[in-house]
Amino acid sequence: MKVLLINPRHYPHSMNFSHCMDIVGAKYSHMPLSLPTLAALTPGDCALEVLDENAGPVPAKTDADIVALSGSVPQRDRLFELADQFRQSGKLVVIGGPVTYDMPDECSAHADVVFIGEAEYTWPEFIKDYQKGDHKKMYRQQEWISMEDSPVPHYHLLKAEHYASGCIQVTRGCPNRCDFCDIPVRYGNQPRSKKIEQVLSEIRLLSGLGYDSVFIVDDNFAGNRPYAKELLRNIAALLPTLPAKMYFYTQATLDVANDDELLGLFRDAAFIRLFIGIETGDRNRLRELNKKHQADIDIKSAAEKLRSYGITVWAGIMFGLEGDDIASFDRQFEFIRDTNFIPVQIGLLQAVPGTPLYKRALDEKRFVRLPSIYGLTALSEEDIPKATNLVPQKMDEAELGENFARVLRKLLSPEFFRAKMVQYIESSSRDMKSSLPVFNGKTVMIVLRMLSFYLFRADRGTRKMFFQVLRVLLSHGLVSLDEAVFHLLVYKHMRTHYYRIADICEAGHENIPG
Ligand code: B12
Ligand code: SF4
Repeated sequence: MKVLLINPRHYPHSMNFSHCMDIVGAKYSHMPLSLPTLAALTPGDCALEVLDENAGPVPAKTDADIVALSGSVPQRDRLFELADQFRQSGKLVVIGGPVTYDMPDECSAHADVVFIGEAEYTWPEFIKDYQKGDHKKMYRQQEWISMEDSPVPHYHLLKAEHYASGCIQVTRGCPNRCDFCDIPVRYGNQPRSKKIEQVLSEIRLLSGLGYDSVFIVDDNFAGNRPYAKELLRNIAALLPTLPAKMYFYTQATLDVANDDELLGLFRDAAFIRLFIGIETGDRNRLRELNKKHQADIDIKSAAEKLRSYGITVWAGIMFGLEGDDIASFDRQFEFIRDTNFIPVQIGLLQAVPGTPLYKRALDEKRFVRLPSIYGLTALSEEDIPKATNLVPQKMDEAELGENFARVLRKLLSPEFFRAKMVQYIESSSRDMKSSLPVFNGKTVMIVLRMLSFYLFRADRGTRKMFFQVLRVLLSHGLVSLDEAVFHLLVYKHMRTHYYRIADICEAGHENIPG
């Protein structure tokens, strides 16, 4: 018996950095963790093949008995296309991943078997049932699984050279309950964690395979602080024993700034970037979003504190919040300009199914349209402006689109990025950890490709910004050179992606399906 595991391709999104992979020299930014995890859960007597379509094509034919597709809502189009294709050729098609949670009926229409939720227990159960000739049509995980039962992924089945970063999942679940967020709904309020020893062996494995950076994909890494601290201590002790230099980044909440011990441990364990959902600088809006853990924090000084520990804050920012008016766009812009973080995920508030916001919006009949399309999980860049499934309260939809486009153009302009980089370089100091692994062939090629982009392909304004940033770097003794270079790469992606969204927003809202 043979199983083919497939991750369908993704469109460009803010967080997958597809528009700068040509410079990085990788096929895709991150490995799809579901595939090696499912591979590790597959009994040894089954033959396995793993294909990530972001890294290479999926052939039309296979000798596998079961084709197992993994995906999230943004992949749904391609996922359903592949499912139909393999079903037509007589294969048993199964679908799992976040898409099934939000779109169970659509998935059932395209698959023979659908998995809802975590698959640590249900996948091996299905394989047994299949081997007995008695499988069900749907496997649904009811209780949260114990993360101690989530195995070491079979990382070796993916090629390290295809990805800019490796991934490890340490915990699932978040203790907070932000109004718009589906994570507590999907994974619970009680963070569940792998054994520290297992996490360390996963790091060792990735390092041995040649990865020099790891995204710890947890939605809230420090949701269980004592555990996070213990893990960081262990990672710091592990680093010198690894075959090569390695650094980490993850997702957290801004209240980590209250904990100097934790920040020191992040620094010691080479955690150099934290993605934080800052959302807005307006305290009232934060309270309305039930983002209580951040509502009383002075965001500006918290971001500066994190920077002083060598941590770059990557911010998630939202526009079009309930109660926002047109003037809110400029207030938000000024807040972003004056605060020491780099905005990487910039979106409009959407009501995602299952969240408290979604329920409230349904009760109050505040939808323009019901989602199968919602922006966070938009199918393609074209979908994103169609993403406001909430009716704006203090402006009309056209005004929301126009102002979003206007502010995106300002935030992604070379002038704004230059100012952000100056802010960044000036807040760096010499004792901050370097993220550059070593000056090897790979990094030399990245720098050469980047130079070729900025010198020969970028427009005049962007090229000018590049030289200005270089000048500031030189005048500050090349402090944080590696992170500055990295952000110049990221800028290429963000500028392309968000300008495209601005173009679509400006093209008008008559494209929006009713
Ligand atoms: C890491 C991550 C990323 C990485 C890349 C991951 C990758 N290679 O594709 C990056 C940063 C690039 C990213 C980007 C985006 N992401 Co993302 N991401 C995550 C995150 C934090 C972890 C995913 C992960 O690795 N989990 C670990 C693995 C082991 O879990 P898993 O994939 O869920 O698989 C388990 C089960 O689902 C199941 N399963 C999965 N597949 C299958 C298949 C079969 C056959 C079976 C039986 C079971 C099964 O079994 C596994 C074990 O239990 C999740 C949130 C989360 N906590 O899951 C969001 C999440 C997947 N992302 C999301 C979104 C919206 C995005 C973006 C659109 C954001 C943006 N605006 O840019 C982009 C899309 C582009 C992309 N994915 O490349 C949403 C998707 C929502 C949805 N309803 O589908 C999620 C769920 C976050 C959320 N708040 O809801 N993301
Ligand atoms: S937004 Fe972040 S902090 Fe809030 S519930 Fe979601 S994962 Fe937790």
